[in-house]
Amino acid sequence: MVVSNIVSVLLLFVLLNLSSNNIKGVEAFHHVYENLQSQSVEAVNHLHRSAFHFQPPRHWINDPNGPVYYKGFYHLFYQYNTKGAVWGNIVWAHSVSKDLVNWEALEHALYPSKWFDIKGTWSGSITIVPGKGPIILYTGVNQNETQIQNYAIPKDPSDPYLRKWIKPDDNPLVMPDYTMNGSAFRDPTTAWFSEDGHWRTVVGSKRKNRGIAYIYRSRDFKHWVKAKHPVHSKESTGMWECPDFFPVSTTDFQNGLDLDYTGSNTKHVLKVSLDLTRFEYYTLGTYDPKKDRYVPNGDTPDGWDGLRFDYGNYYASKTFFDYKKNRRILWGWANESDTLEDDISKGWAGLQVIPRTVLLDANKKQLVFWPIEEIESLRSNYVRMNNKNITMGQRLEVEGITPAQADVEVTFNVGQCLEKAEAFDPSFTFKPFDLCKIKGSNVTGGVGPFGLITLATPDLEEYTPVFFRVFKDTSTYKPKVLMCSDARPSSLKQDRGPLKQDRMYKPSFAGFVDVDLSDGRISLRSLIDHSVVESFGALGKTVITSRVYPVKAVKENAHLYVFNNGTQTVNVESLDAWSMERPLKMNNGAL
Ligand code: DQQ
Repeated sequence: MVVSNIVSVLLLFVLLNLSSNNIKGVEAFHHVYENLQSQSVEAVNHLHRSAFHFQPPRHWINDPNGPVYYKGFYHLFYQYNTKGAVWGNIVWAHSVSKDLVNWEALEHALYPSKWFDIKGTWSGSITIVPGKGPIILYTGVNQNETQIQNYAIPKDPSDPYLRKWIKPDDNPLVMPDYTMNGSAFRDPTTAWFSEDGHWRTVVGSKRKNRGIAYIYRSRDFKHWVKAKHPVHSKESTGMWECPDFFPVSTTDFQNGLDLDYTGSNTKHVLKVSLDLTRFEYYTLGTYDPKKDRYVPNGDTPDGWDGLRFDYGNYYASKTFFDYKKNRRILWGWANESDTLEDDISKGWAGLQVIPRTVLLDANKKQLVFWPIEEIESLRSNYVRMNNKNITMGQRLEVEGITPAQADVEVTFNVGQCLEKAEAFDPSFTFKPFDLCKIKGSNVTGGVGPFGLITLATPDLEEYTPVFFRVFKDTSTYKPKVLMCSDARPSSLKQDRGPLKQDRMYKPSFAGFVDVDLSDGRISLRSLIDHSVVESFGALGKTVITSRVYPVKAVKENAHLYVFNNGTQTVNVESLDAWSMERPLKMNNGAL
């Protein structure tokens, strides 16, 4: 009796905690389906496969690893199941590219083979060490399931393809000490060289439910010592996977910075991937290299409500500095949102979203993201719309392109009607996600909802709307803009059963967009690729990736519209849309 009461109280506590943190569809770590991990793929179903996103020909992929630009090639490594379409049998698969669009698959760089990684070659990064060449830092899992940090070096650093990798016998570099949680210690970042003559790397962890990022330093890249304090930590955020830590310029809003940049015109970004929810968040702050401490600025939340690189299906992201073009590029993984059975029958799961440049916004309060310019080389058929008013309930079709494989950029002007925006009561406790759920694309507002309807059937039996809704903050009188990418109406497909794995995940992803609309304009760009819709609000201030699986709105039966369901007429100042070609090479023939 007493025990059952305690259990009930605990259960209630967990439920309350989950709801107060707005945690939906929670899953911790990758699901392990032992009986399916090595189930070989008979045939690959192409219906929902992407055309221009990074994918291997079959099987499961997750985190991007490494990325680096070296001797004329971009290298992308990624977590890959060599045997099946669910997580398991993970190796570091390896591809190279000259343009970040066409990819050539090489042999796997790392796979479990030594005592220090026999149970796993998990995520990590690459550092180019002068005089030595590229060095991989990665998490190995040993026989006891302890996570440890290892290194690997190329057999021939003069090979621009970096085809062969060696795991020296003096591994591991770092074992968790007795104060640490050995099953929560992973994903070392690219190391940077500091003025005090040390290399430094950050490793993700947790203590009880506190998320932690440890900093380690080394003079020779071999002997690593843990700094006295974690570089940062935060209570109640759970395991911090895939930390990323890098500077951004506060004066140059065009170029990225390498990790060892030391000018005073910087802020640091600390991004962590939250295993509890599979969402990420970042803070902007100040890094003190003498104390090895990072302090977030304090004007944005440090925790569940933190800013995100992407408010949708996006995880385990990682940036690298591109020496060729002086930019910082972000890679991130989008998992499937389909049922487990369909992932398996498709024979593939997961993709990397289009790489994005990362810069500090001119307001210095957040980052902005934009698809790398190279992706525009795939643009073909082009159509344009100019100065079109869209009245309440109107929907205009964008014709002349392939809507299931497209890039569309639209600029709306709502300057004439802002005073008609709905009131946003500052006491609203709604999170964007809930607000979008209540105020979906069909719920009439004042200014908005307006935006794009992607992957749609003409009668809207299926559609994935990406849209804005403008509120008026009743305390500041400023506009408050909500952006949604709503997968709820995306597919007619029925769930296969009551279990989570039998249901499609169709969330109403959303984020606020920090714009004042002083010139009345707000832009939206969507990259649409069969089962992926990546959308960039206000030139990349708010980004949302959705994964959707229509049954009717597929291939040539998919349609694209621009729409307005607000009482106020909205002006489409310009709309530019392109069909997107397939890259010539996308890991053809990969293992
Ligand atoms: N995936 C890797 C881990 C990492 C997690 C294992 C994040 O290293 O923490 O495949 O998705």
